[in-house]
Amino acid sequence: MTIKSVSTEIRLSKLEIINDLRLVCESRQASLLGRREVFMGKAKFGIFGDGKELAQIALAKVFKKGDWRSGYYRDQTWMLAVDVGNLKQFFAQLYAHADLEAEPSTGGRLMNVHYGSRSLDEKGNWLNQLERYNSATDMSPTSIQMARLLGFAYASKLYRQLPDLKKYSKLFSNHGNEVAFGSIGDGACAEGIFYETINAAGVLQVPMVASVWDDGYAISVPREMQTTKAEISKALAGFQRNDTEKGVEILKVNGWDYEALCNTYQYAASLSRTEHVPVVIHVDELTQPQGHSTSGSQERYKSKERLAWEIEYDCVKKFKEWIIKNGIATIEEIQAVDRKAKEDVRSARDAAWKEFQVFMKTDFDEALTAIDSLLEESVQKAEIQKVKDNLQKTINPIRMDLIAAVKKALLVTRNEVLISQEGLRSWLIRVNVENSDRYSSHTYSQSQYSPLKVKEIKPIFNDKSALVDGREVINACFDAALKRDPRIFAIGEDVGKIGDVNQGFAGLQDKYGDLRVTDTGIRETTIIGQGIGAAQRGLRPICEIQYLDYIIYGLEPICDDLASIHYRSKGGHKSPVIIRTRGHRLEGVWHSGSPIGMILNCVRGIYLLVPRNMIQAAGLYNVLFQSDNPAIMIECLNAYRQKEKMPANVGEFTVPLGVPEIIKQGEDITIVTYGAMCKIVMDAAEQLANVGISVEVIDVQTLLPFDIHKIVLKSIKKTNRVIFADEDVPGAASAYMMQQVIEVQGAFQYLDCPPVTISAKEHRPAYSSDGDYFSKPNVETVFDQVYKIMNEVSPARFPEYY
Ligand SMILES: Cc1ncc(C[n+]2csc(CCOP(=O)(O)OP(=O)(O)O)c2C)c(N)n1
Repeated sequence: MTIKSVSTEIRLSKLEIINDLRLVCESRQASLLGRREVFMGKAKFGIFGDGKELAQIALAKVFKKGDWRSGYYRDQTWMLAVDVGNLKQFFAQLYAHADLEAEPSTGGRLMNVHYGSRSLDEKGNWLNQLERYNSATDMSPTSIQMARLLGFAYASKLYRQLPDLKKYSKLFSNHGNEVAFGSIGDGACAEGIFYETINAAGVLQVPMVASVWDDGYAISVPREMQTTKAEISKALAGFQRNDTEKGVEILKVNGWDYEALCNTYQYAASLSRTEHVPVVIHVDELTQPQGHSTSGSQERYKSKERLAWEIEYDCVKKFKEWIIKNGIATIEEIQAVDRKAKEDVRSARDAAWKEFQVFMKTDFDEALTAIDSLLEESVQKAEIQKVKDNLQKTINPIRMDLIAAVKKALLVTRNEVLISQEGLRSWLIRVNVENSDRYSSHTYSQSQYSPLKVKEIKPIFNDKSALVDGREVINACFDAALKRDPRIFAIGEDVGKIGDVNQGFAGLQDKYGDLRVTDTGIRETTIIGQGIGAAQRGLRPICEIQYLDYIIYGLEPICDDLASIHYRSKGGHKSPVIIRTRGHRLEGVWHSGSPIGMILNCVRGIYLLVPRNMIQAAGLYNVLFQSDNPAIMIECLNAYRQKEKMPANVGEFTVPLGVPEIIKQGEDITIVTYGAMCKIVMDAAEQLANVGISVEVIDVQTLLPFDIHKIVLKSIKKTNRVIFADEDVPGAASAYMMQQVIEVQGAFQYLDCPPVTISAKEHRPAYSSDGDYFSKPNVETVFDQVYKIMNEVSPARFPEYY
């Protein structure tokens, strides 16, 4: 086993080294002051990058414009060094200053040391990534950053190897020379995502440099309890490339050794950039001077000896010693740098705090003035004075304190009619709009490229339209898309050679090559991550999850990363990944095809499409290919062999998102459903017609967005009865549809009887046809439920019969 430590010669000027010292000192000081701000009650929580400064300085030297970072909450020095966040912004984020000017990484939406560059202008157009240091917006779940790291690196591979991408690469890539740099804590390396990513990077051979910041602990748990052999570089040894086998370059270096760090990063970046070799750098012997975060103290779990070692091996101390030993600067010069760093950090803190106060002050002053007017006019003086006093007594009041006070003041005067009440009411309306922008905008695309803005083009059928298997429709749709747009590529298990398990991509690898239609390992998490990173670099991935139930493996990056990319960066990044899968009416416990509620409830920010056949699916895909919001497409397994007419414009027609289709008109009751249940409900409706019950069947087609034109409501106004049917567990997606219609659309007042849901049983479906029949709703279930409702309406016309 070779764990390499590299020795190349570095040449750094005194100026550069002193500049590094300045950055290191500033970053350390920011951590110290930041922690103090939390304890003084000026910020809620603090997590910092102290102890990792020196390694990040070495990293920042090789991190070039155009490169990407996918790191975590310890990368403070790295980000300060390349100015993705400056010192004032560091404190603005600590205070949760909810304004993009003050806190450009997230607009105050994420906790501190959660960085992000901006890839989009205010209108959602791509900015030039080659002109900036790119950083994905950070996340707190440990190791999740690894999945998308693979995608950032993979994009370089595609940009280098696919000649047709040249004309699209202007803003994104210079011949695939960009390296994706990642970082992860030693504890988080125990997560499966870490190993999955390293393995996939070794297979794919992509330019990825992942640093493991090893400070020996994950909060309180030591690395002996996290990692085999207590050392990640040893545990990864099998991945090491050699002269005959490709793999991963694994390097180890101590985090207090400036020279070795600079050498190692130079070597790693150059190898990865030129040869697209993935590299892992195990940065060992790091420390954590202030402990994990502002919650808890490290004295509870670190021994006295360990704490003493951490003081001795503190990277800032060691760096200063190295500078002196090598005659680069005197103690006095170092002290001057230190002093200046302290002053600069203090003034950045003071400036950030002042701006934060001013930011709150307008609202505060206006609210107080309006409360004063009320005090003058109202008879409830004592009560209003109390509200005012309480507000004035609040230490560092924030917006929620103001809203609560204003609402209380209005409540106190509810029995009076006063001119000054209007002032408070209009204040509330104004701040509600502003706060909605601060905290609730950008869940979905707001740009001109939103899927909701794509024009509807109807499918064209003519005499020549052949009746074909549904899979052929989807295959033709993908063929047209791959031909039209070289940025589109598909990855997944069995997607390449055999064109997926249901042949949607059949023949397309032969036609477009194995980088456009690509087989992957069984690794759902990183299939999604590969898409997330690549899409943030301007590509258009279709990530396939072979069967719906296995999306659970990919749900972590879908839910924690993809769904909130646009939201948590307040419109700074987008990642229009299409996640393709097949579901509904599969077979058995792990192929139920129906956990839609589970998905629905954790992917807000991603559109969820559930078409009943392949024509509808193709029309929805054609919308997604030209828009910029991520989406999950659940195709119906049993529709691949269903006969459908091939539209003449299969590559162009569109099916709008959020527009249900009434697939059968009726008068007595509305059934709202989707996916494979459409056929079951239609069959039941036919039988119900035979006994004189007229059912209106609505296929919602997309659950997110849901019926934006209130088509279901219109139907209920006519039938006054409604059932929400699907094959998920009780209280899942059927209940969601009910909430949307009854509460959001306001259908309650038009109902003559209680709304009902039809769903599967609580357990997972048993195997085979009877298993399915007794686990999931079927034609009889639907018939019985409708008949029961109609029996209650008119027992004479619809008598009980069993
Ligand atoms: C998935 C997940 N599990 C648990 C946590 C809680 N947590 C936050 S940080 C942390 C320790 C991480 O240790 P390590 O990866 O070594 O990084 P360090 O903080 O030491 O830099 C834990 C357990 C989390 N954020 N995410």
